Amino acid sequence: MSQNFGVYLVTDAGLSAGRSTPEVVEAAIDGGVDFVQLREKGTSARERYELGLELRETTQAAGVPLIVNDRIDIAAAIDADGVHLGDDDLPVSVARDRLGGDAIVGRSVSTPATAREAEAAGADYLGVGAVFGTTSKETTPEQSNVGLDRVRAVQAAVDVPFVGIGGVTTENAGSVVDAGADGVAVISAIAGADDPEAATQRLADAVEGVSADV
Ligand code: TZP
Ligand code: MG
Repeated sequence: MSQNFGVYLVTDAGLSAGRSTPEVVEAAIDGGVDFVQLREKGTSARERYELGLELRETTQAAGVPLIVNDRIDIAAAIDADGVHLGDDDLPVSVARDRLGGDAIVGRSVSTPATAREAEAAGADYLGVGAVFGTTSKETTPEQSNVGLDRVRAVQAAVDVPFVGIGGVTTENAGSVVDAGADGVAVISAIAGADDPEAATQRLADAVEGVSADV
């Protein structure tokens, strides 16, 4: 898949400093975000569907892929570009079957072994974390603070592209890409920033600065 993963925004209205998710997504698009994932844990399927329809319009107009977290049915219902699945969600093969060959299917992993499994199952990209720990999600001991060595190990284990997630900031984003990730995924570094557009731009610069050197 020849998709640029540079800066990948994961939405969470609860961490958006009083802004709505559509406002955060619009600012991120203006700042050059490459991917948007509708996450919004704690909302109903109906709420996610309605928010998804709204985000579908803005992301499509900007040519930015929209991915739905956890739910294949909501991804299909809003005609999203894909779905992002974790250990507790339906398997990658089911997403592929239901959404079709063109859908982008992502998988959360935290070890080289699970990264290989996800690649073998046909995931298009992986989310690896939590790289620096996070306060935005409850993580199991295996998922917390996996660090840059783990990013390097996943890079050595698979060919499928992946983003590093968890505690990524404008200050440390470059190190994640330097360790082999194809991009960074963030909630609070964009959603919780004073200026989400400028924060997205700074993250993109940090990611590209490293890529330009290799
Ligand atoms: N998966 C692993 S860490 C995480 C998710 C969804 C949360 C990332 O949020 P933040 O605020 O960028 O640390
Ligand atoms: Mg999930």
